Amino acid sequence: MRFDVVTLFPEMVTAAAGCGVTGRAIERNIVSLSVWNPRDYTRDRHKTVDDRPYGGGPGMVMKYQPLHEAVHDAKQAGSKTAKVVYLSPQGKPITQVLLSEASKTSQIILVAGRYEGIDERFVEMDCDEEWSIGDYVISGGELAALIVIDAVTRLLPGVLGDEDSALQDSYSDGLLDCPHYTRPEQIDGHSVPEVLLGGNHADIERWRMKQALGRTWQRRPDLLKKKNLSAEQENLLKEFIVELV
Ligand code: 9D3
Repeated sequence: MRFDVVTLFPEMVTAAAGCGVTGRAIERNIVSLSVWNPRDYTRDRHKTVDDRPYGGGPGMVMKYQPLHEAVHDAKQAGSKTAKVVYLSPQGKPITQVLLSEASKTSQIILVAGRYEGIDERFVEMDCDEEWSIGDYVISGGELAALIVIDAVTRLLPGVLGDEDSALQDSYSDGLLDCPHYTRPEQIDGHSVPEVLLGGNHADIERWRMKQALGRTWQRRPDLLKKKNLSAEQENLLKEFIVELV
């Protein structure tokens, strides 16, 4: 899979993506990452990538032509059929389902904006989709692009080891994770739950599922409403709630 990021801060994207799981996937040629700087596609002596908004008002708007030519070169380097995604606060909120669909395409060109936004005609003519990472304000699209790259990369075959595979993520599909513990057994009188020390794997699995259900019920009831619980899960959640009192 190929990622191309159109950005005024290419080193921000390559540095962050070069770390950890994504960095290893790049080294192992499971994914490639290329960055394209709109500033390299300017033709004036000041390398102007932005201009004042028609209609007036605060802030600047990214110009069409440097973005258009950067995307053109990214397609040229890959495929004409690449999916072009503009990251913006006005976009469709990304979800695991949306990213899982995206992981089936062979090339995604991610366009990261800066300033107040980009010329709307670039969105109309050059972009296939517009995505948001959620209802909060960040300073530009680079961190959003990195989130997409990270979340999509970990879904690709061979990227994660058996230990924390994407399958493990989907096992607890739509639920929050259970608590985790490691040595020492006591920290300032806070002990590890007895069941985890016992070695009864069926009991441990039941305890973990109960905790996952209970925490989801407490913290993210919206997630629980979307799920169809098995009879076993319904019972575990009831036990969790009873044990609270
Ligand atoms: C004054 C209105 N603001 C829009 C909500 C201005 C504005 C804020 C932040 C314009 C651009 C930005 C930069 N944000 C992104 O590029 C961005 C983003 C975000 O801020 N929130 C959630 N998802 C994303 S994806 C890209």
